[in-house]
Amino acid sequence: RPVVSRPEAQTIDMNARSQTLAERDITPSQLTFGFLGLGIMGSTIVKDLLCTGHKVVVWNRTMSKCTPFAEAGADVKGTPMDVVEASDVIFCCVSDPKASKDLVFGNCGVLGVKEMNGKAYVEMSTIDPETSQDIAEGIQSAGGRYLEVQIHGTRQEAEDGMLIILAGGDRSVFEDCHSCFKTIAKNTFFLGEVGNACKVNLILQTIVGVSLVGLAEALALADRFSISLKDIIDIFELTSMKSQLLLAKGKEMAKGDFNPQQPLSHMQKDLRLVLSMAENLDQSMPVTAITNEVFKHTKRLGYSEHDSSAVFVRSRF
Ligand code: NA7
Repeated sequence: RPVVSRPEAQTIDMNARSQTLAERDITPSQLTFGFLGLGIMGSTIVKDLLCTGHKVVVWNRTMSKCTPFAEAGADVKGTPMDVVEASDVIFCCVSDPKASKDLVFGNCGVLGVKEMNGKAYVEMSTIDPETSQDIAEGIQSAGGRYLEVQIHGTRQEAEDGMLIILAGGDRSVFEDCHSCFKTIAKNTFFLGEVGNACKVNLILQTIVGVSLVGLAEALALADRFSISLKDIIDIFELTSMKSQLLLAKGKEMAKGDFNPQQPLSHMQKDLRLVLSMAENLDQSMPVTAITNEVFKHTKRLGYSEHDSSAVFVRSRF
């Protein structure tokens, strides 16, 4: 099993904004933005926000990940509650629904402040509509405003400011975040009430998950025939099936490069959430169910922390 490393920022070069960001005319909001969760996506987004002149306050469970952000000008706090006290708008981008709820309802969590006084809370983690609704109710009953924001895209797309943002909930929060969204996204959609953005995002993730397993199985078959995977990908690139994502993932599979852009455990979590949504509707999704099993098995083989393209490893058995 190849050892993978997380692309953690050691230092943040404030002059090293991507070409896209440098060309974008961004006037940063004067509000203070809190950020909970400096994982792959969170750290990339915070870097973008700092590079475009936003005032940012950060917290991460593993505090050492905050150091490069402190050096780049972010204010670091010791608990999520402290971040809420110091910010006007608080973003959260953590692993899964349980982590999201822990941060809001847990000890020294967001609701530790008791009264949010109109502050805005933006949930960015990929979660299910029910969890988002529970968080919305918690925030609103403490006098806060809530927006669910689902981000679609890879770490590289986040770095380049090329994410797609799907939002649902309080429109005034959506407006408050305008300069942040302009920094990190190429397209931003307001989809109405809380839950809608989660549904749309999970539907998109279904397409991603099923496509990756199809790609992995096809490449594994080529491998059994000893056909060069590079040749297959070169031909694939000329077909109408090509997509940026599948090409990138195909290249990673061919090289055996599974450094996480999107950890496999998150892909499997998304499929689990999709199936649970479908279950509530009695909607049959047999292909997604098998796709979920394939990702679950790959996790059991020890590839949780690797990129979702590591699903190829299982297909080769
Ligand atoms: P990562 O890189 O796996 O990062 C996960 C982040 O979530 C990281 O900051 C973790 O802190 C944090 N985390 C995980 N569990 C907890 C709990 N229980 N409490 C507090 N913080 C926690 O994920 P990505 O950045 O790629 O993705 C984030 C989301 O966007 C996810 O929902 C994806 O599906 C989409 P740590 O550094 O481990 O202390």
